[in-house]
Amino acid sequence: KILVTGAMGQIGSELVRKLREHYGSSNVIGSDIWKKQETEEPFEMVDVTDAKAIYDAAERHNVDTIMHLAALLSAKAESNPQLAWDLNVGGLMNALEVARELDLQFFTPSSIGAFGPTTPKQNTPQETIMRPTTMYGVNKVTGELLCDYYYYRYGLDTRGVRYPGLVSYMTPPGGGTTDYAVEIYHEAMKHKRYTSFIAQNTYMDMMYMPDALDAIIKLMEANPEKLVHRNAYNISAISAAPDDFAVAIRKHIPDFELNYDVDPVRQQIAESWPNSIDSSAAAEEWGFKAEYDMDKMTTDMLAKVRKIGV
Ligand code: VAH
Repeated sequence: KILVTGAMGQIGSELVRKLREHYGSSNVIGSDIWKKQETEEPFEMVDVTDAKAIYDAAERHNVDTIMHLAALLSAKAESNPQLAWDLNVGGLMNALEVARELDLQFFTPSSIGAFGPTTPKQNTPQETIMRPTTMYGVNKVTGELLCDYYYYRYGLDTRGVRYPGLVSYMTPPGGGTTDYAVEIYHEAMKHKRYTSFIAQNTYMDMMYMPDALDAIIKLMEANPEKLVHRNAYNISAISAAPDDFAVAIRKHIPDFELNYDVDPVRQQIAESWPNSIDSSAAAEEWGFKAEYDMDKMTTDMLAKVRKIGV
């Protein structure tokens, strides 16, 4: 049985759905600090800054795994760094302590945001310099080190991936630097044009949500003996700049127009991150493989956005 924190978020909402398909609904407990009327049970109201709330939910449902997704994303974290530390690191520590006390398997994502301006930008290695200049990046590097510590010190089965920007249609991301890659599809469908807050030729790693979710299940079911880089694996699918999305979208909406109105805060964050990362350790140690390239993602994303938009 799995407890998912941050279940109302961009990843959490789709992860709960995917896990319920894979393991059965009653085996996946969603949790967050809020819910919708139609949010499916089993669901617990859990604020991860309250360790007892996590413990009570995990114990009540007799879970054997925690997937910790509750977090503040990069741009939001930059506007409230102290809150970001309390939620992103304080919340993670609380979840790790519950996992230790109840001996649970543990997943939490890191991010390409864990890299900084002195990290090699092309084909960023699995093991490299990590001096992020954002609070989100500091949180993610701290989180990776904490999860490894709980593995080495307590034998906790902690595993994680460094996510690139994630493209999804179900739940909009909140306050991320890569959110443009989600907004562009909705705007293309509604208005045939989009104004990007990230500048032309700014490359970042991206991935379609189905690949992101498959990676979690594959990693968590992998043979532990083969895992070397537990926290956390570089994984990516697509290295893209805003114009690459426009080219793919124009294959479906020929007169799509892309403009730019750069947000200096998120542009500075984006420029401190890699352009493309090397996913070979994940491929070697647990068979990671992304299925969606830019064209396949764009075709599916536009079809899904059209359907929910109607
Ligand atoms: C963000 N979507 O923009 C998240 C993610 C790599 C980007 O960490 O903050």
